[in-house]
Amino acid sequence: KPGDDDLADKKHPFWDTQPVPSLGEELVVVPPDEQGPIDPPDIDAVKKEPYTLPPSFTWANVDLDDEVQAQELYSLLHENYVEDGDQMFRFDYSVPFLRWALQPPGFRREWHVGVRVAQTGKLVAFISCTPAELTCHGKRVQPGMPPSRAVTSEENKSGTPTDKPDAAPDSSAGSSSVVASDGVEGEVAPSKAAKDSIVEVNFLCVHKKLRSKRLAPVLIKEITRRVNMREIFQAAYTAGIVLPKPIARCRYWHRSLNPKKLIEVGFSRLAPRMTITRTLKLYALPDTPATRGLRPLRESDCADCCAKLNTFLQRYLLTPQFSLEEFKHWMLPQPNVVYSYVVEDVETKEITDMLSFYALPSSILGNEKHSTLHAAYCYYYFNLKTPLSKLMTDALILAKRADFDVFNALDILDNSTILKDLKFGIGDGHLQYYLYNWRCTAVQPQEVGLVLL
Ligand code: NHW
Repeated sequence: KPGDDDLADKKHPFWDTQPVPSLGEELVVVPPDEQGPIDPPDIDAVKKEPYTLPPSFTWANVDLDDEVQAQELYSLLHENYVEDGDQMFRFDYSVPFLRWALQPPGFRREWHVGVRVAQTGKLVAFISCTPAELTCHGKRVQPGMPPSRAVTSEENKSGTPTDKPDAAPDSSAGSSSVVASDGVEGEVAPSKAAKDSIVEVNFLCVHKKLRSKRLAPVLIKEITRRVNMREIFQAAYTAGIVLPKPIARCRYWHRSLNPKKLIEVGFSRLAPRMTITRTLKLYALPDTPATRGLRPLRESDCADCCAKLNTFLQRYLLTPQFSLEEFKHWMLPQPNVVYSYVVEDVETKEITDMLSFYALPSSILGNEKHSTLHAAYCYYYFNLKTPLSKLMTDALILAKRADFDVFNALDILDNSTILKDLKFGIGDGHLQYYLYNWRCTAVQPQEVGLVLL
C-alpha cells in the first residue's frame, strides 16, 4: 500500500464527521481511563435503511461462493485496487486468497458490500469487513464485553475449553438476514457471537472512472451501518495514506529472492558499484531450511499452536487473539494463499516455533517481459526456542523454494530486530494502522502484533 503524506495537512470533510481522533489530536499518552470508545454504542441511533447511492447505482452483496461474482470482484480489484506511487505495480489478490480473506469464521455476506451500475449490473465499487478480536493496551477493543474468548497457553494447559462458541449460525449462509431486492439486508437480529468482535475493514475500492465523486464515504458509512446493526461499534483498518488519525505508522521492508527479475521489472535497482553477479551472490540462499524439525503446520498442531500464538501476541500493545476455529482458518496451509510451518523438537515432539507467510502477487504494469511479481508477506509467528533470525531465514528459503520473487515484512512484531541482518531493504511507503471509534495512546511499530491482509 503506497505511502502518501500529502493528506496530512488537508481538511477531511468526511473523516472530520467520524468518531476518529483528529490529526491535530495528541495521542502520545492517553490516560488509561480515557482509552475507549469515542462515541458510546447506541443501537437505537443506527439508521435502519441503506444509505442512498447516486442515481443509477445499486447496492449488491458479493457472494464469493458464486464463481461469477468471485470473478467479478477479482476483476474489479485486479484493474482498480492499490498501486504503488509510481504506478508500476498493482495488487493482484487471487480468488482463493479473496475467499480466505473474506470468509473466516463468523463472516457475513452482508459485509461484502458491492455497488453495481443499475442498468448493466457491472460491479464498480466494493468494501468489506470480517469479524476479529482485538486487544489494545491490554484492553479488549469492544466495550462491555466479557474477558477474551480466545485460547491462551495458560488456559490450554489447565484444560479449560479452548474454543469460543461457534460463529453466528447464519454467518456463512446469509440466509437468515432478509435480503431485499437491492441486495441489502432488511431486518437484522443482533448476533451474540458477533458482538464479541470488532471488524477488520479491507478491499475498499472504487472503479477508476468513478474516483473523486465522494463514493468512498458512502461505502464507508454503509458498511459502518451494517456493522452497527450487529451491535459492533469498533473497527481496525490499514491504509497507505494518512487519514485522521493513525494509531501506528509502519514501514514495509523487502528481501530480494529473485534479484534479477526485481531489477528487470524496476522493483529494485542495481546498487552502486554492484554487478548483477555480485547481487545474485549477495542474496543467494541455501536450498533447504536449517532448523531441525521444521515441517508444515498440521490440523493436529492447531490447538497447541493457537494457544502459543495467542500468548506470544500478548507481548504487543495492538494485537489480535484467535479462537481455535479462527486459527485453523488463518493458518492451515493453502497453496498460493498461506504457508505455515512449525518447528517440532525432534526429541520431545513439542512445538517450539511457528512461522507463516501469505501470497500476494502484484501485476507488473507495462513490462514486456514480466506480468506478475510474486510476493510473499510475513504473517504471524512465535519463537519460543529458535532465534528469530534463524526462523525468518528459513521463511526466506521456503518462500524462495515456492518461487516467490520477494519477501516483504513490516517493521511490526519483532521484525525490526532481524530485518537488516537478513538483507531486507526499506521500502518507500508507510502503512498506517487505524482504529475506528476508539481513542488510545498511539503505539510504535514494534508494539504492533496485528497483520492485516
Ligand atoms: S486501504 C486500500 C484502499 N483502496 C485503494 O487504495 C484502492 C485504490 N483507490 C480507490 O479505489 C485498505 C479509491 O481511491 C478509494 C477512495 C476507494 C480508496 N481509507 O470517493 P472519494 C482498506 O480497504 C477518503 C479510508 O471522492 P476516491 C481500508 C478520503 O480521505 N478513507 O475518493 C479501508 C476522502 O475523505 P476526506 C479513504 O479516491 C478503510 C474521501 O475518502 C481512503 O474516489 C475504510 C474521498 O472519497 C482509504 N484508503 O475513493 C475505512 N482513501 O474526509 C473504514 C480515501 O479526506 C472505517 N479516503 O474528504 C471503519 C468502517 C467500519 C466501522 C464499524 C464500526
